[in-house]
This record gives sequence, structure tokens and C-alpha cells, in this order.
Amino acid sequence: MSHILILGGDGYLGWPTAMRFSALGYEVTVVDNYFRRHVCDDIGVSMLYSVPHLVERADVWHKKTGHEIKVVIGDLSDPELMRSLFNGSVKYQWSIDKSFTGIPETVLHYAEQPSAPYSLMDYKTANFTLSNNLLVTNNLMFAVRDYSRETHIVKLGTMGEYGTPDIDIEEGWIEIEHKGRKDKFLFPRQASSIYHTSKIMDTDLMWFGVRMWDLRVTDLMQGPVYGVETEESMIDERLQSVFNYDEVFGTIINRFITQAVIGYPLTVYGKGGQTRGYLNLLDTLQCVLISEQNPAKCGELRIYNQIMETFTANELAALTKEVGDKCGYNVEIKNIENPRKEQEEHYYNPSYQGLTNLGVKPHLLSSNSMESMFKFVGRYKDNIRKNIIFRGVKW
Ligand code: USQ
Repeated sequence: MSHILILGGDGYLGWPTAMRFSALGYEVTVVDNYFRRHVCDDIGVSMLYSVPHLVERADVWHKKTGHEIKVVIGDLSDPELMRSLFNGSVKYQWSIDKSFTGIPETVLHYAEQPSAPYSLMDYKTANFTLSNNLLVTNNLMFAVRDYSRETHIVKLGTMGEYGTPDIDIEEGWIEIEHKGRKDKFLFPRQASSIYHTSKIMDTDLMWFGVRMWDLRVTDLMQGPVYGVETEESMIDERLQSVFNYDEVFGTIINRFITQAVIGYPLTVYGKGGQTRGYLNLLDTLQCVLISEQNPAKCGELRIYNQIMETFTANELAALTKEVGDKCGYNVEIKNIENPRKEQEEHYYNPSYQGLTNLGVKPHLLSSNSMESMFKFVGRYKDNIRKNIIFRGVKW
């Protein structure tokens, strides 16, 4: 059985991914330091519903399915914790079989501070974002270099690394002709938050490791994700992933649906022409699985743009209103002053065929899929707190 190590296994993407690989028969180890839970407490925001800690979730998963997900709680910016996952000195907080599972064939790296607004709250959160994200990536790179160069690193990047250039966005690489000579380079990147900048730096670190030590890396440039239900989460409510709708950790589609459910006007920032590539959580699971099954070669940094379709913020608001009104909510849209510094009307034409060419079958956003999200969020209507939807974190 192949062993996969999931860094950031308590997160919105990490836990559903862990269950999916476990259900498919992989040996799975998850690691997390509960960063998001701690920050939610610190800044006074809560999730749509409370979610048991990893140890309890692993226990529920085992009781319901018979599968084991080993749990390690700790901070991966500490190099010794990272190295313990490769040299066998790790201590599991939850596992059936206490012995070391062995060196992972694949590491899926989600263990980062993922919020653009959090990274721009003040200089301390900016510092944390840079130090956490870069140290975790660097610790991983050195652990793989020192213990297991064959291990395939699948790293979650972000489409925001490219920004919104006035030319078509390629999948990671571009060939440039200059003064009669040609070469291939990483596609130019220009992020619009400290968080997104930290991801650019991550890619540079990984590219260095690939060139120096022949590491094998897949970097997935993902867009904002929406949705929460997966086959595995439906087994038991306690297995559902975390769901944030606040300004700091919520992403636009999940936020808009939550806002619509309580009659809070949809917060379109500025003119609303900001275009991004989006994907359903179900497609994140497909993409990481297919990346694991088709590993990068030694000495290869392979980059895919992990999105399934593009929308402007205005288009998302219009669809949320259409579906919300049909579901009996009276949805209002409000263009508010943009707290971020970003282009609100721009060209956007990214390529994103790589993952579908490998076999990913997109779940596109439709009235039906949005309606089922409305039903899901509606179940927790009484938990929704109006005062955390907009916090005014300015760039
Ligand atoms: N937006 C609104 N109203 C809102 C929230 C967002 O108009 O209430 C707009 C933003 O201005 C932005 C777009 O919607 O133009 C997306 O914002 P978001 O908050 O959904 O996503 P973002 O901050 O870009 O970050 C999220 C994840 C991050 C991931 C990134 C992918 O939090 O971890 O890397 O999506 S991407 O955006 O492609 O870089």
C-alpha cells in the first residue's frame, strides 16, 4: 500500500483529501498544528458549525470505515518535527498501529497560512505568513533531500501567483525569445497579497530543490475552492470539513451563499469585474489524486493550473441571487468599496488543460450544485454570525 503524508491535514482541503486517499486504501498520515482554529479564536470568528479535532475525526473515521488515518499534531516550521516524519522518530497522537509507517512515497503539502486578508492584517500577520509558509516548504525540501529523494512532493500553489497579466497565462512555464535566443522560464509572477507572494517564493524554493537535487515536484496552481460535501463527509456529520464564511478565511462562493441565507447583501468588492478560476472541492480531490497517480519525474517541476472555469465576482453574485431567490431567500447584491488593491476590470485567459488531459472530470458550477450548497448552509442558518462577514481588512 502506498503511503501518503498530508501536511495541513486539519484544513478545508486537507481533511477531505485524507479521507479520500484513506478510502482508496492508501496508508495516510496527517499533520497539523491547528493554526486556523487558533486564529479563528484569536480574531473572534467562528466556522459555520464546530468540527471535532483531528484525533476525534480520525477515531470516528476508523469506527465508521475500519480505515486508519494516523495523526500527528505539531508545527512543521520546526525542522525536527518535519524530519521525524521521514526518519521514524515521529510520535503519533492517534494511530492503531504505533509503529512508523515508513517513508512516504508522496507528500501533499497544504500546511500554509492560506488567507490573503490575514497576511495583510498587520506586520505581525505578514511576518507569520512569510515565516510559516517558507519555513515549512524549506523544511520539507531538506527532509526529502536528506532522507528520500524519490518521494514525490505535491505542493499546493495558487493561481494568484500569476496575478492578472494582460497576456494569456500558461501552465507554469513560458518560452521567451530574447535577442535572437530562446529559453524556457517560470511564467512571470506578480502577486497581490503577502500570502500570494509567499506562494511565489515557495515555487522558487521548490524549483531550486529540483535543479540542485533532482527532487520530483508537482506544483498545483489552484483557484478559490467552493463546496464542502464529499462522499466521505456524508458518512457522519463529524467528518465534514471546516467551513468559513468570514472575510478572513471564507472564500467568495461559500461566503455569498452564507450571506444570502441570512439576508446579508452579497459583498461584491468594487466594480466586481475581478475574474478568477474556480473549482469545486470535489475537483480538488480529483486533481490531487491524479497528480499522485502520475508523479513528476526526478528533476522535474511540473506545474498545473488547478481551475475548472472562470467567473467575475459579478457573475458569481448574479448566480447566487438567481438560485437564492428560487430557494425562497430575498437576495440583494451590493457593490462595496474594495478593501483590496486589485484590478477590477482586466484581461484573464489562463490555460488549464493539464489536469483534465490526465483524466479529471470537472464538476462545473451550476444552479443545481449551488442549490445543494444552499440546502447545506441553510441547515446551519442559526449559527451564522452577521458581524464576522465583513471585517474591513484593508490592503
Ligand atoms: N471577493 C469579493 N467579495 C467577497 C470576497 C471576495 O468580491 O466578499 C473577490 C475578491 O476581491 C477576489 C475574489 O473575489 O477578487 C476571490 O477572493 P477570495 O477571498 O474568494 O479568494 P482569495 O483571497 O483570492 O484566496 C483564495 C484562498 C487562497 C487561494 C486563492 C486562489 O483563500 O488560499 O490561494 O483563493 S486565487 O485567488 O486564484 O489566488
